Amino acid sequence: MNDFLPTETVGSQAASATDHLFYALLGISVAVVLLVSGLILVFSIRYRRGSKADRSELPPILQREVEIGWTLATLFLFLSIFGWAVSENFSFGTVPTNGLEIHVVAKQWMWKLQHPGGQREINALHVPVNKPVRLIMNSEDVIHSFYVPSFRLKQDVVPGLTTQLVFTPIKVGTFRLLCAEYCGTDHSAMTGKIVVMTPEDYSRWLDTSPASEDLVAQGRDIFTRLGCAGCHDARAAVRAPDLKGVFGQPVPLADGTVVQADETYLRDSILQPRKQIVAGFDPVMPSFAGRLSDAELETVIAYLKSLADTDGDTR
Ligand code: HEC
Ligand SMILES: [Cu+2]
Repeated sequence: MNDFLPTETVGSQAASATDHLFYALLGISVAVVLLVSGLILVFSIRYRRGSKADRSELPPILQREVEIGWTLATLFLFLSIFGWAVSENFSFGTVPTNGLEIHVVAKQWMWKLQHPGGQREINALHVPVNKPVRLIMNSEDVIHSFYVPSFRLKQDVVPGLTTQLVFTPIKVGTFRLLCAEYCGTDHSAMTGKIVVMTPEDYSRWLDTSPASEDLVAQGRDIFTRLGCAGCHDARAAVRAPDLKGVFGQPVPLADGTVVQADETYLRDSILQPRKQIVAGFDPVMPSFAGRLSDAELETVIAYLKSLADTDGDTR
């Protein structure tokens, strides 16, 4: 039945949920079309010119009841569809705790992906089946959109913003990946594939893929090379916040507000430190915009996140 939709197969959990919604909407629309066209047909025969049908009006009170009745019925119907769609949408965004985190950098005109162990891929993503995957996505230039029709999932990838996409592949196979946002001359060639493998094949694939250093180690190198440690080290002369455990914690800012230290916050702190100043500190941190590529920035963020992981206590 799913061949009806313009894609190969249902490849993720989100896909079947989306399809149920789609078929329910289709069913309701077909029912309404049949009802309305059936009534038109019946009435045009019954009340054709010259027929002896009863043409007197309903009493006003009954007219009103009919009107209120169909208004409430359709209102209820549409609100329930809305509620259903919203709840599906929220459940797609739920971040799994045991998920596989993949960093995605989009640029004109390719997808660059990196696994937690440092394996890099271009225009292809290998993942194990039945394990939640979380894509952490950034763009190096313009807006792109990560689109996997078989998963019924699409998410814009925006320069200067970290977006994410969560999915659980449920079927072994190869699925098309497309860019769904017009991004320049070779936009149509910005395609790739998602290869969903059995867990055994996936670990074999990981072993045979040339792994550079893992993300965290690369990030630590860059952190040292760019002199971040010179301020952020506990022994440094400059007073700067200790970055241990910062990820995922609420950070009080100088303007009195409190933000959650997520990936976007860390990214902004490095590229635009003046935007959000941590309460109690001087705004002396220089901007690193243009001094590290998006891929390098991702590794630094992975490093900062690992500091939160290893040492669970708050600051
Ligand atoms: C000149 C000293 C200095 C250098 C170099 C420096 N920082 Fe900072 N950094 C600060 C200060 C001071 C703050 C707090 C004030 C603010 O928010 O701008 C800060 C804040 C931050 C925050 C927000 C911390 C929090 O607790 O919310 C992050 C993340 C951060 N820096 C990362 C980095 C990284 C990564 C580098 C290297 C690429 C770096 N910093 C280089 C001084 C520095
Ligand atoms: Cu694109």
